[in-house]
Amino acid sequence: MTQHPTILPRDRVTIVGVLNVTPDSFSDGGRFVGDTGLDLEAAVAAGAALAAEGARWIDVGGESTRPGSRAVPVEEEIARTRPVIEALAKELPVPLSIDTRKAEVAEAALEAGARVVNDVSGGAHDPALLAVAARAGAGLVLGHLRGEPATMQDGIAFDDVVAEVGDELEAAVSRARDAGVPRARLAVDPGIGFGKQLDHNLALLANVGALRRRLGLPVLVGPSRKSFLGALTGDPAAERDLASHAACAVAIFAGADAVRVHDVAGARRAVAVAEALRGARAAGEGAA
Ligand code: HH2
Repeated sequence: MTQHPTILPRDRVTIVGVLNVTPDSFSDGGRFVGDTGLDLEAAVAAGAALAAEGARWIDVGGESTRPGSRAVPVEEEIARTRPVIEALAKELPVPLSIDTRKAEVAEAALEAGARVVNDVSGGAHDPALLAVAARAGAGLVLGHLRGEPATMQDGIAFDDVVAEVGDELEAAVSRARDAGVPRARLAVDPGIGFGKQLDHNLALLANVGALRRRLGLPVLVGPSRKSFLGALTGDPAAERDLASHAACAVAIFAGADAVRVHDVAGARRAVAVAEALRGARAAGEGAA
């Protein structure tokens, strides 16, 4: 098997816990940010709980990127995320990532103790973010997204979604390498729910192994609570954790290195089973 020297270990699946400090995230907005601003204590307690439940990495975000969302000013995004990252970096041994598309927000988070930048736009929204990650020696997750969250569900068109997402992620990887980020610090994400229809999301999750082989980089997927699951089950966003675990388990069996989830405790069980089955398949192939 090819060895990937990487920000995501190859020998086990990484559970990335979601900590959204926003008023408007699609499934969990408003838990820690409301009319009176940020409830730092509650956000830090929630981050600690994610780690206790089994998250090996916590992703802190201060801007919703749900379909139709509006951009948050840089100062506001920093005011939401920096104090949480600063406090969690002191309290927890697990690495923290900043979920942002903006260079200035990424820089503030890295100064505050984050070790990874998670950019759902793959460096396209604010290309200066790539140099910020390079300078800081940070890890970088490059997500696939055509356009902007406000309009990404309009006029979606793919002939071969797995091939096209692969092409576009390959281009994002080249831009990151040109900006000075070593391959060992990169991971990619096909951007589940970002400008995709149901069949696109399904094809990307089921073929994550092809993407991983093609790019030679670890792949993170984030199906958690997204609307394609609602389309399949009829469940509203807050009740999609079981469906999310099924999607994560299949993606892991198909080759995913990491899953980004809201319900870490449930995901830990799904990951344990999917990882064991993936191991059994590999052992069977070895014996054949
Ligand atoms: N999805 C969301 C946000 N960040 N990062 C990666 N790498 N992959 C994803 O699929 C991904 C992501 C959207 O989910 P959420 O944070 O729950 O919602 P919102 O954007 O409304 O805050």
